[in-house]
Amino acid sequence: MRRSNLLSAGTLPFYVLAFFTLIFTLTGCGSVSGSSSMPTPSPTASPTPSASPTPSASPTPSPSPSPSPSPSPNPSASPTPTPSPSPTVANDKTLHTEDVATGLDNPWSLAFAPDGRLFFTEPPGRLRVIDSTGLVAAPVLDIHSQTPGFEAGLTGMDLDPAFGSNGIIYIHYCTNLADGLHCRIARVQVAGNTGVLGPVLFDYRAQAQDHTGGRLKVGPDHLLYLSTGDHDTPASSQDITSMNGKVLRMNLDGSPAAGNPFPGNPFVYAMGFRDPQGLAFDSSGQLYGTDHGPTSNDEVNIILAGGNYGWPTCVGICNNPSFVDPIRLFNPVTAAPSGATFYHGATIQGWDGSMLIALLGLANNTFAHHVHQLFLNGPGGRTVESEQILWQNRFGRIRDVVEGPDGFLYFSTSNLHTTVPNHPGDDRIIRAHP
Ligand SMILES: [Ca+2]
Repeated sequence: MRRSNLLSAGTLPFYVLAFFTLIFTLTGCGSVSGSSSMPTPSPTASPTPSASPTPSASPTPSPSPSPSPSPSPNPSASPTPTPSPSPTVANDKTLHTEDVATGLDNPWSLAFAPDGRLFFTEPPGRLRVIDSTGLVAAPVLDIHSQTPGFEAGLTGMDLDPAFGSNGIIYIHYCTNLADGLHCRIARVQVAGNTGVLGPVLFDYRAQAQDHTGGRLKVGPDHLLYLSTGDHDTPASSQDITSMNGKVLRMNLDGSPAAGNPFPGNPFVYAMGFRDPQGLAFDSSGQLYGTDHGPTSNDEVNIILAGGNYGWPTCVGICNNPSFVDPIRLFNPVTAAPSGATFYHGATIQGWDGSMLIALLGLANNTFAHHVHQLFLNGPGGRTVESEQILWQNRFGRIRDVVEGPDGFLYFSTSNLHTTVPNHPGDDRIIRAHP
C-alpha cells in the first residue's frame, strides 16, 4: 500500500509545449498560458498534423471554421496536431459546473442505472450510490477487508444490461490470497441501495499492485471487457499466455467470449498495453481505449480484435505493421489518461459523437489535470479532426467521465493520497451542463 500507487504511471517532468497554447487559444481553455515561459518543443515531436495510425492518411479538412494548421515539417513552427473545434461548440467557459458529491476517495468508475441512480466505486473497497436524495452514506457494498486498495483496490465497475430487472453489477478488484495477489471480476447482487458480493467470475494472478489497468465495461454486445495492465512486468504484455497488458473479452458469466481472436488465450481480445485505464464504446459499437506510456507517450487507441498495441516493444507511433499505432499520441506532454466515454445527444451544444477522456497526472504534469475532448471523423473514426481542453487545472486530476441520462457530463476527481494539492471537497463528482 504505497501512496504513489494512485499516482499516474505516465510521468514526465513539466513539459508544456508552445503548440498547446496555439491549439487552445481559440477555446480559451489553456490555463497554462504564457507561451513565452514555455520550453520549446522537443525535436522529437511529430511533425505530422495528426496521430493517424495510417501513414498515408491525409488530414481531412475540418468542417470547423477554425483554420486548419498547415502540416509544416518544422515542429517549432506549427506542430499543432489538430485544430480546436468551432466556437459554436460548448466549452468550459460556456458550461456551468457544480458538485454532485464531495468528501469521496478517488471515485474510480461512474455508471448510471436506468432509474437515474449514479453508482461509483472507491478503491479502498466501496461501491456507493447517489440517488434522488443525494449521496447515500452507507456503501452499497464494502469489501475493504478483502482488498489492499489503491490501484489494486475496487476500481472497475459496470451494470448488467438488464440491471433494471436483475440488479446485477460487475466489479473489478484485487485481493491477497495465500499464493499472492489476484485481480478479479465479481458479481454484486443489488436490491435497493444494498449489495451482496456474489460469485467471482474471473480471476488471475497478478505480480504487482500497480499497473493494474482495471477498467471494466459491458459492451453493446453484452460482453464484459476488462483492461489489464502489465503489473510492472512489461514483457508479459507481449506474452499471449499472460492476462497482463490485455483487453480481455468474456461472457457475462466470466467464460471466454466466442470468437476471441488469439488461439493462445481464449480471453484475449487485444494485447500489448501498459496500464490501460479507459475503455469506451462509440455509437457504432466500436471500442476505444486509453493507455499510459512509460514517460509521456500516452495513448488513445481504437481497439481492434486481434490488435497488438506494442508495449513494451513499440512505444508511441512505430509505423510497424505488427502493431496498431494510437489515433492520438500525447508526446512530449504527459496526459495520463484514465476513464473515457462518448457523448451522445444535443444537450451540450456541438458535443454529439465526441470522445471525452479523464486525465490524471502527477503534480508536475501540468498539461494533464483536465477533461480532454476528441472529435473524430465519425463513428469508428481513426482521425482526430479537432480537440479541446476542458477545465484544465480547475479540479486537479480527473479519474472517470460519463454522460448522465440528463445529457449532462459527470466526472470525478482523483486527488486524495497524491502529490497534487487537494481542492475543497476532494474528492468530488462534478456535473457540467449548459
Ligand atoms: Ca501502443
